[in-house]
Amino acid sequence: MGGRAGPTDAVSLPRRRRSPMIDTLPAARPVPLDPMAEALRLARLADHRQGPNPMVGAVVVADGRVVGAGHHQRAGGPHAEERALAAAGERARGATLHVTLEPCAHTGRTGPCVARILAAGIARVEVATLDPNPLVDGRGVQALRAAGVAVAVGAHAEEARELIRPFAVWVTTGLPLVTWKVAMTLDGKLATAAGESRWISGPESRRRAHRLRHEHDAVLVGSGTVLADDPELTTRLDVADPRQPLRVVVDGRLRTPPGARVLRRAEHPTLVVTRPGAPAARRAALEAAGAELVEVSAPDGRCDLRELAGRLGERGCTSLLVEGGSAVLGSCLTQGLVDRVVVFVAPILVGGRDAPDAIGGVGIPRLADALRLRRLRAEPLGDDLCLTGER
Ligand code: AOF
Ligand code: ZN
Repeated sequence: MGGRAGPTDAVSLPRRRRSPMIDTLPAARPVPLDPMAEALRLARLADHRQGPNPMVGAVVVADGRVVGAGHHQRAGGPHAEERALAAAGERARGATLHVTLEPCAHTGRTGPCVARILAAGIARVEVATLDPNPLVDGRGVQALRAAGVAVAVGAHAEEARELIRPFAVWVTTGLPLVTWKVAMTLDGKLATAAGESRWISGPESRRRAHRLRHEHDAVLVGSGTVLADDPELTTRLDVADPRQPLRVVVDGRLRTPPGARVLRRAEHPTLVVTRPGAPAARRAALEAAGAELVEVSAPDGRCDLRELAGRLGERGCTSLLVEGGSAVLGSCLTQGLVDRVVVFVAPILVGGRDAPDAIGGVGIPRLADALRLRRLRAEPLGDDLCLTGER
């Protein structure tokens, strides 16, 4: 177009550019044409470190310019709106607030955002999606409207809902969102008949698998996997300070050796989940090795994984990554514990009656009862395919 810069052409934040309340607004960037997309980008900067709270971003726009922006960084810390409004200061008066989640109207660890929005004199609020927290759930929007603020809900709703999915499941059910991660051969095997499993998937898939650990609050395997692979279950990523999920081993008979790698390098103690009547001496040995023993009921001899999920939810875990092996995946399947599936399929065939299948257990006898996934997607990842689907 050329010519003079119009009022909507530049972000101008002369006085507050260096304010720590502004998260990452570059100085001379054009105003985002889509403030909610910018708010979503900011929300993602939390990078899963704000749990159990949701990722939330907010942008304040006045006279076509971004005058404040922020995201929620840590549970217990200021909400996205508070940061954005603080950055905007007086310029928030009469401005529009774009926020990826409905502002809260309740007092949790921090005060209600609705009160802050009203005090700042915001005239209009754009909300991407409502807060599924039963303490909020529409009350924030209602309170704003009752106070005379114009509110519109729904811009980028699908993206915003996807962003808060673990939080939404956890806050409404008390359970974490459960994702399975499986790396298998093209013929659906987790290992060869001789037990070799390193490595089936390629380096790109393995990097993605570490990214998945970073994104989850807890990661779970069965004791069979511990015995076969001796995994560390830590996140190895080339980002600064990757998140280390809580490590959980399901081990009804307490077969985990006290020297297992999964018990080392503890940021938090590894949970070893067992059933009533597990051998006391093994319990003591695992506790001495630093494990935290958790007992759940086992009506049919197998640990009740739903009960375990409830316990993890109580500890604030909003997302659980189940990494196998086939027995644990089989139990999750029959106990209805799967929300998302990520399958890395390697272009190799090994065959073998005795080679473990991806999912074991008794399985689902009737096709009509099979778990049918939605939104199945395939993405090439190096030589592998990464398949994702949702319940
Ligand atoms: C917002 N903006 O940025 C976030 C919200 O304990 P608190 O005070 O941090 O409150 C946590 C609850 O607030 C959380 O469960 C969710 O309902 C909401 N999160 N709300 O207005 C934010 N992170
Ligand atoms: Zn709030």
